[in-house]
Amino acid sequence: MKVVALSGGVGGARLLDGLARALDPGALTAIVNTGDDFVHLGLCVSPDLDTVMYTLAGLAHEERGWGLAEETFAGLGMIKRYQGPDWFALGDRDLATHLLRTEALRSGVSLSSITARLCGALGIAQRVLPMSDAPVRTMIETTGEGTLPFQQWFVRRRAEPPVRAVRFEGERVPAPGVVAAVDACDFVVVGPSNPYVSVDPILCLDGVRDAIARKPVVAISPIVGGAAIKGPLASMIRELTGQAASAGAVARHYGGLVRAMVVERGDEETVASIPVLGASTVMRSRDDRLRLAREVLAFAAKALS
Ligand code: FO1
Repeated sequence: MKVVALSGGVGGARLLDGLARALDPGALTAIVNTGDDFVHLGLCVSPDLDTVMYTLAGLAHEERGWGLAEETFAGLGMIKRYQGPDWFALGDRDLATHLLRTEALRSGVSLSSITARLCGALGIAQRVLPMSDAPVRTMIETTGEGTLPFQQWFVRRRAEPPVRAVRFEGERVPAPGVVAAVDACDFVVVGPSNPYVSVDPILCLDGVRDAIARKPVVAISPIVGGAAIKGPLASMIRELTGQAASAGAVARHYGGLVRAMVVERGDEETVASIPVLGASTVMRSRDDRLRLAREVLAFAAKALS
C-alpha cells in the first residue's frame, strides 16, 4: 500500500510520526508545506520541513512541536543584546539546519536535494518532499495591518490581526516527484493541519489538486469541539467564512476533494455527506500518534475502498 500525506504545522508532523511507524518506510511519502518559509537574518528557514524532519527523527521538542528538544538559545540572546530581531527564536543547534540549507540553496542545490540530504543524515527512511523547490510564499491579508508575510503575522504578531484573505505568491511549480507520488499512491491523507495556510499552499500548485482529486482522500480534522488544538485556525474559519469553527467547516473548505473524515468523538454531526469516523484525535504522546494513524489507515481502507 502507498500513502501520500500532506503536512504542515505541528499537528501534521505528529500524525506523520504515527503514519511513519504504522507503515513500511517505502510506503509513505510526505508532501510538506513550504509556504511558511522565509529568509531571516540571511538564513533560508523552512519551519514545516524542519518540524517534519525533527519529528520523524525523534529530535523534536515534544511540547512545542517545533525546534529541537535539546536546545539552547545563546545566539538568540546575543542577537537580543545587539537589539537585533529576536522575535523568531532560532536555537543554537537549529541554526545548523538553516546554515547548511542556506549554503546549499545559495550554491544552486534544490530544496528537495538539501531536504533529502538532511533527512538522510538524520536516518529518516520515509520520503519527505517539499511541496515546491520554488519560493511560494503565504501572505496574510489582515484587517488593519495590511498584507503580512506568514511568519510576521503568525509569530511576530502572534496571529492577532484578523485575516481577510490568504494569498500565495510565487511560481506554483510542484517539486520533482510530488505529482508522481500522488499518482502512484493508493490514497492521500490530509493531516490535522490548518487548511488555509498549511494545506491550501500545496493544493494551489500546478496539477496537484487535480492529481489528488483522482485519489481517495481522508482528512483528519484540526478542529476539536469547535476549537483548534494549536494556532489561529478557529478564528480564521470565523473571519474567512463567517461560519463557527467546526470539523464540518473544514470539510466544506476542502469541498469534494475529501471523501472521508476522521473527527474528534462527538463532532461527527458537524460533518454531513461524507463517511465520518469519531476517534480520539488529540495526540498527547507518541503512542497516541501511532494509535490514531492506525485508526486512520483502517478507516481509509474501509471507507475509501
Ligand atoms: N513559532 C513561534 O510561535 N515562535 C517562534 O519563535 C518560532 C521559532 C521557530 C524556529 C524554527 C522553526 O522551524 C519554527 C519556529 N516556530 C516558531 C514555529 C513556526 O512558526 C510554525 O511551526 C510554522 O511556521 C507554522 O506551523
